[in-house]
Amino acid sequence: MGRRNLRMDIERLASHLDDARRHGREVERLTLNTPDLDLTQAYRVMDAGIALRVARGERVIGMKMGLTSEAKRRQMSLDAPIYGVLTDAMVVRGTFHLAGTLHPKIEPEIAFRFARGLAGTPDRAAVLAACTAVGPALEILDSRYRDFKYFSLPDVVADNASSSHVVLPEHWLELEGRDTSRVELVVSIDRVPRQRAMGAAISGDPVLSVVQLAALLAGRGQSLLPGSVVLAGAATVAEPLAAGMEVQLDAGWLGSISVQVER
Ligand code: OOG
Ligand code: MG
Repeated sequence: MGRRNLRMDIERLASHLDDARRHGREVERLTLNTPDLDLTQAYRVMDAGIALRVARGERVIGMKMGLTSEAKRRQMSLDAPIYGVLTDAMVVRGTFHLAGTLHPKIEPEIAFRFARGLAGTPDRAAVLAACTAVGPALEILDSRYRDFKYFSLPDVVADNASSSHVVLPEHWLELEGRDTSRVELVVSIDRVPRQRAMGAAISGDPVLSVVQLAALLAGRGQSLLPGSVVLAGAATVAEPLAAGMEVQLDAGWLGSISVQVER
């Protein structure tokens, strides 16, 4: 994108995707018309999109890492971890209504909470020391792109890493020295197990996803705000949602959560 009107272009792309989301209308991937959109610019489009939501009264509650497991990278044919932003309006409790969504999918996550936030480039030990609570979560993805296809990292990053909604833990636990890489995550739909993986599928250790997130944020002059929730990235591929489904995630000592899907 040209230097001169870069800021205008960023804001135009952000409102294009924001309109698509709010009106439940698919759009072409951005790189079709803006082939030179790079990753740095894509994160700025994401920020501008979140700024639009904040201006309408939404509050940022944390971040989600994406493409941190081999299963997800293969499902989406993309090869590097990315992040997206979570707001309070994305939080679902009990029932998720499909109305207004395009092609929603659901995936198993581990959520970490950081009461004091996280700045700089902490290592694994520093992330563990800062983590105040952990629990199982489900992320509902919904790309704004036609057929959920985007082919490039800048496209998915600009679209807030396909994030749509999130089911957060009902009970948050303290880690107390326990290892989330040894938790088995099982996703069941209508009580039939459909996906399973160990926590270690997430970046080798879900805590390392948070290490990567902090580094990505620091690289952009940002940091994790106090009280933030972080999703470490899905351990398995995502499952498409349909009305009437009950989706449950069982995650060993982390506990279980579920969501009922309705029209
Ligand atoms: C990108 C988002 C990936 C995860 O947990 O890996 C993600 C996508 O699948 O469209 O949220
Ligand atoms: Mg995810």
